[in-house]
Amino acid sequence: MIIKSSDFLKSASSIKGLPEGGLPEFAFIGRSNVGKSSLMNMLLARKGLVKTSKKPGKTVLLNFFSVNDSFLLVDLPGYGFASRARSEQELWRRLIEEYLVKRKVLTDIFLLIDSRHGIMKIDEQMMEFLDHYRLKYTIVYTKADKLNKNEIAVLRQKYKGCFIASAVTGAGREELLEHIALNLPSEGAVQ
Ligand SMILES: Nc1nc2c(ncn2[C@@H]2O[C@H](COP(=O)(O)OP(=O)(O)O)[C@@H](O)[C@H]2O)c(=O)[nH]1
Ligand SMILES: [Mg+2]
Repeated sequence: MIIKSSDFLKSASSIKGLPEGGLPEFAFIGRSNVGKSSLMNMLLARKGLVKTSKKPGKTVLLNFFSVNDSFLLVDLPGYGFASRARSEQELWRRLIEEYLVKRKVLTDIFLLIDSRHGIMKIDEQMMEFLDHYRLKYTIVYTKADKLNKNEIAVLRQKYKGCFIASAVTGAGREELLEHIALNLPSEGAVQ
């Protein structure tokens, strides 16, 4: 798939604020600092479109980016930041869970895992949640540039159909874009 256009569409802090256009959505979720924003920018070949930072955002926002006028990428706030206030964690949980469970146009969920750390307890909890609601998700290992060939081969064996990506080298970009294209409803498909 060729990215012809990508734009920030809107942020939502509640379910009421979600976009209404009906376009299929692909959500990105993972621990804070897993490389979510960097991966999205790499896929879109837009360096600063999705904001990257080392600190967790103060507000819990879902950020929507429209691509090729045919689908949306959704940057979900990261999980696993112990420094986050309890009330904020609760807000995160309710908003994200409601979005994931109820959003009709949600087509796939990319669950990002830092290649260096592997799947951690908090990632397992997210997988259990997704499995419980029978939500389809796709594992993407990030920061693959930090691993050697053998370590990458080991990861590949762990999850069938997982992707291994690096925002630094661009590894995994073609495969991930192809995966998105294959999952688009046919009327929205781009050549
Ligand atoms: N080496 C390497 N570092 C990365 C990669 N992706 C992100 N990072 C770094 O990891 C940190 C967190 O990245 P960010 O995209 O903001 O993560 P987010 O919190 O999940 O959105 C930043 O310092 C990035 O420069 C990658 O593919 N390789
Ligand atoms: Mg981010």
